[in-house]
Amino acid sequence: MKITVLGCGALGQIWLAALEQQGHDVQGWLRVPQPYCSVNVVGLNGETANKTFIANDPTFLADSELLIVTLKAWQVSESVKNMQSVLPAHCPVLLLHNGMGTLDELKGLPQPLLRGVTTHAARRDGTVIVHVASGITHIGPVTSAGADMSELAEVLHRALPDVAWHNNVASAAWQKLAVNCVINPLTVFYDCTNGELAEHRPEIEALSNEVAAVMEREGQHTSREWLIDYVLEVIRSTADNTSSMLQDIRAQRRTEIDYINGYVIRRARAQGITTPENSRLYEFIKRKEQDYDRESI
Ligand code: KPL
Repeated sequence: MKITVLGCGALGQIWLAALEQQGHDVQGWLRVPQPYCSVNVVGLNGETANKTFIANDPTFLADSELLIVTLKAWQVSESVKNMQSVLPAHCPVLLLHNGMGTLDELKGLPQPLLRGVTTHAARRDGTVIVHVASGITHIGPVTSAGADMSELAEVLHRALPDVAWHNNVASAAWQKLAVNCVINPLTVFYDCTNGELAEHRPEIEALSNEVAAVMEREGQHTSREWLIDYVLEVIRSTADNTSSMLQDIRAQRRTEIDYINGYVIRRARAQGITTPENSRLYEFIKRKEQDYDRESI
């Protein structure tokens, strides 16, 4: 298949390397246009993929059969909208990012839209991307045009297993959102690894309870007890991780808070309920982001 990968960060590079190895014709796409993008990945088995791919080629884009979007949530809609007139109308667009809210921003996109959530973990080590943990990527349709594209899961599974197709991918997306609402801002608040959060049970419970209440009103099947257990399980299984939000804060990058706790707060407001613990941490992260500007003056 001819595949364009938008975003050449850790996840983008892992997908580019895996798809090429499977014989696909791939290009990278960078927000600041470049003719080439470098991929330098240490895989799970310790093998290195050190390659240069073509990038930002509009002719390739016009022939693409799949666009995989691996950007941060806040970069997604503007970048995808900039490409939509060149991308074929039948080319599926698969969004792989933390958080929610981009689907509203992309309403009306002519291409079939799919979304995915992944538990693969990668970290940047200087110029090298280390694929630290294997995981599952759950994908499924957002628009009716994407409903009969389950064969894509097969194609992607052969390149970077596991990939599972879900007709109702919203459920997996809400569960990942809930995990991110708890773990990401708390790891910034305590400046700690995911595993160290296990000592902060009251905040974990308060955040989980609020998100579960929002999920229930959104028609998502969950319970407060189940969600707390699920979050604790992810804290255990990713104990050594530095969350993506803490990595962003340490590198003074914009975080995905508006699409994580910010999204839950907006949904709660629309439902007429309050989420004080989510709001407290949302404000805390926003203040941290504003401090970057002050620190660089
Ligand atoms: O998705 C994650 C993130 O860091 O963004 C978790 C699941 C919290 C793993 O670190």
